[in-house]
Amino acid sequence: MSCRRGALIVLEGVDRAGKTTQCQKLVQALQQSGRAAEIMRFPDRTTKIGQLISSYLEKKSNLEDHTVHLLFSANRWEMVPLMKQKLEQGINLVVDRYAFSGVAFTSAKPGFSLEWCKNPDVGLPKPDLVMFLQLNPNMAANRGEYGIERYETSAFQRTVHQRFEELMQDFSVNWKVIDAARTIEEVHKDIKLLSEEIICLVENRPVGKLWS
Ligand code: Z5A
Repeated sequence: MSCRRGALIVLEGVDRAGKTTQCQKLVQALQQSGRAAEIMRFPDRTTKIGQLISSYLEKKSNLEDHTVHLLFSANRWEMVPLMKQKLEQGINLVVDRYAFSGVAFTSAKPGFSLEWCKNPDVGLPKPDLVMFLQLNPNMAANRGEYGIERYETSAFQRTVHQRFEELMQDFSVNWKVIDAARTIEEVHKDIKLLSEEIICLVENRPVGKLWS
């Protein structure tokens, strides 16, 4: 018996845009409406590679910039068999950050081109929908101070935002920009609607390959 596949839905956005909050609400809402849905997040800090990344982000260790970029990518690739299995089983995957964060963060460092940064992630399962939670820096500041992890400075985050803007010029990816400055419920309503539409649209289509 053939099973309708699940959709691969990604949430991206600047720091404190509400990605985690919205991923959780979306999974809950989909489950309540009778659909199979699970959350995934990158980096996945539970694996051996994820632990190296976590230690780097917490500034407990230093890693050369190319090396850490490849580790973030490897952390996605190690999850690909599981992702494919779940999608084939009809489970909708809601993913908190993906390859776009990988490219935006590394290419915000001096000497890294967008193209070089994209390469290791070419061929990953292609998201059916990428929702970018848009929030200006002043609004983000109202949601609390930056944390103590690496990358959590306003200057770096501004450059990351510019890189995301460049990535969103690529129309081969199904980007939707969401105004994240509204209440949690208002943002959720839009995200839920777009997700339900895409789930129905792709259920009989094969999963694509990112950037290839
Ligand atoms: N990184 C990388 O370099 N390369 C890669 O390949 C990948 C990632 C995948 C991982 O951080 C770091 O790794 C990240 C990118 C880099 N570095 N930075 N910066 P993480 O994933 O562990 O944590 P995070 O992604 O930085 O979380 P976040 O961006 O800080 O938060 P968020 O998920 O967008 O927001 P939230 O936790 O849902 O909400 C933040 C607060 O705002 C919280 O108090 C909420 O209650 C509140 N909130 C949320 N929505 C609203 C609304 N609508 N109104 C008011 N308040 C709200």
